[in-house]
Amino acid sequence: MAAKEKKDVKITVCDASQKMIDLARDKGIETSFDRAASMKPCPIGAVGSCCKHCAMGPCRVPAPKKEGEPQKTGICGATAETIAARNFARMVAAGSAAHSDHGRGVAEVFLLAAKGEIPGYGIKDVQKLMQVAMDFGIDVENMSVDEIAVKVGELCVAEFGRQHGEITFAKRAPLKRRELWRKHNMIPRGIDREIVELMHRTHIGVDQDYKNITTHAARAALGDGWGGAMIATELQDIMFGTPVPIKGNINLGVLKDDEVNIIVHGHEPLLSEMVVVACQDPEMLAMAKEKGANGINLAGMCCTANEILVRHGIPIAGNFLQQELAIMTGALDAMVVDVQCIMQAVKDVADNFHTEVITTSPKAMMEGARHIQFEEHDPINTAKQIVTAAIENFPNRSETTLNIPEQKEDMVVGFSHETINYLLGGTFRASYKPLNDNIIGGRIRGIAGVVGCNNPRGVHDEDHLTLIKELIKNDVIVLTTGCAAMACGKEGLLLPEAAGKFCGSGLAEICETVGIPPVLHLGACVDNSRILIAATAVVKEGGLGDDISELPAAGAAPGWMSEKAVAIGHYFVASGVYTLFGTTFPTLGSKKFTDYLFKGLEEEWGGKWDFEPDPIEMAKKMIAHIDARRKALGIDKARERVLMDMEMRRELDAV
Ligand code: NFS
Ligand code: SF4
Repeated sequence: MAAKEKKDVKITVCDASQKMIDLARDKGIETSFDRAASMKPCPIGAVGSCCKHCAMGPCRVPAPKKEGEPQKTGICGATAETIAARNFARMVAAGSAAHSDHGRGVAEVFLLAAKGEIPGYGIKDVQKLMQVAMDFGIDVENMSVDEIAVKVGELCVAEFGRQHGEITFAKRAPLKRRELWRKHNMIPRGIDREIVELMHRTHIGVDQDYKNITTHAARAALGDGWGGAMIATELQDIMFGTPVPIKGNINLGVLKDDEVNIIVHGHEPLLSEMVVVACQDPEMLAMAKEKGANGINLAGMCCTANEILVRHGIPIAGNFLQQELAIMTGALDAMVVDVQCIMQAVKDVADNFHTEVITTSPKAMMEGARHIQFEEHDPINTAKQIVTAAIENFPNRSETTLNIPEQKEDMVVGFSHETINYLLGGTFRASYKPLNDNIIGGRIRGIAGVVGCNNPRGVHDEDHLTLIKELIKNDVIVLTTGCAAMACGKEGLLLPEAAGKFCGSGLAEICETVGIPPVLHLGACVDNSRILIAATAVVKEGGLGDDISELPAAGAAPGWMSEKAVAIGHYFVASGVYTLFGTTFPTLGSKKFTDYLFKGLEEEWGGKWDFEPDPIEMAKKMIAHIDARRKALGIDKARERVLMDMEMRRELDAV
């Protein structure tokens, strides 16, 4: 196969992954890396210039090759900017739908759990329950915890189908932001409603004003970030526990050659929480022994992994592009999937090994895979069936195809915004003040959120790591989630020791004093809502402006690929954040629309989009933005003094 000749092309910076890719190529097993090499993206579709919203088309409207040539429109007359904006908006709609449907699933299970109808599920974080209850205006003084939980569950479920008013969590945003949202009619009325309306507006012959489409796309995206995703995070925390710093391991080396290996892959923690319990069940362990295994080893992949890692320290086998590679180890007895980011190709790779692919969601089945449906009234029973299937498959493993790479790295994870509060402020006076003071004083130059996927169109993990190292070298503290967080874990960036190794002197000093890594793992992609809350807490603490857009902060997704990433990017922009994507950008076919996203929006919303494929340039742009915000806040001089201090100290040391 052609893929063999490409062996010397760099495709990953992860040694374990490289080993498995080489193995797959030697065995003639195709992976996404090979398909990405042989299938070039369609140059018209990649930049948003193809419309297939009706059967008069598909219409292609690429930018004219020569100056003076007319710009084509679609058969209906839709302009290139309308087409690009509609395509972009549909990505936002799909991404928001994915997160929000996850959130709805959590809310429904939460409600059942609150009513005491799910054995094993209950309320773990009462304090957070109270906080959320107060956001909803529930009379917490006169109700029992159980009654409050039921009410919170009902109100959260209702947020999705709400038709009027404003979604509840929008009021968590800084006042100035809310006023701006109101001015532009951007506060979501209900989570589902805005997504449905966005699909309507992008149907043939409806909204033909790219700016108007962009604004409504923001309304739908805000319904994700401050709605569906935030509900998912909050209710998961209440039900399963709010993460606190915990140790974990990451990379394919977490798989064990003498134990039953199960990977839970996908996004929702609802079932995997119980798989964690089932794997520790004495009956299950005895069954595993009987089959000749020394135990049951559970690991995660993608965001399901992040969910059970931050709450239980369950190891992570890898990020998005490692899902096929985990099967290549020959050591995987079951790959259990729920929803989102599951490549259909896992089944094809699994057909070469004994690995059983088990689907669990009625929303996400796969031809040829075994389906064990998640029974939400009795998750422990479903979990035990799954673990039993894996154990029974263990004897089918072949020693000759066993190839577990040794790579695994330690990490410290679980930095919810509450934890950041405690760690930096102290247990007795939890507060964001020390963080703000250090930003104002210049030891911390600014805050960056670096999140998102892997994309085989670039080198696996490389851009994340290059960008993040450059940021922390320049004293920018990094908050991370999703597959970006996993790339950091594999590189050792999620360890407190990373501070001394990679950081500028200001940030290193803070990390060493507090004992935190310079890159803080906040969880799964739905937990980007934690970043919004942390940013808001920084604003509310004072001294750094009145709005998120005034903070010395920026966001990036250098290796994005999913529609969810576009939804996240758009709610960050609409929340006032300068947000950059790498790899590719889906609107470049229309200069007019792209200019609006990259320049025009800032005037209206305070945040804007940008595209930068080079990670070092991306870091420079983020730092330049951070410095501009520092200057606007009048705190640029403080940083110069800090740097002088450090320089002087070094000189003194040298004497
Ligand atoms: Ni996020 Fe999680 Fe990863 Fe991208 Fe997919 S796993 S929700 S979408 S690929 S970061
Ligand atoms: Fe073509 Fe317009 Fe139909 Fe799109 S909606 S396919 S641009 S005719």
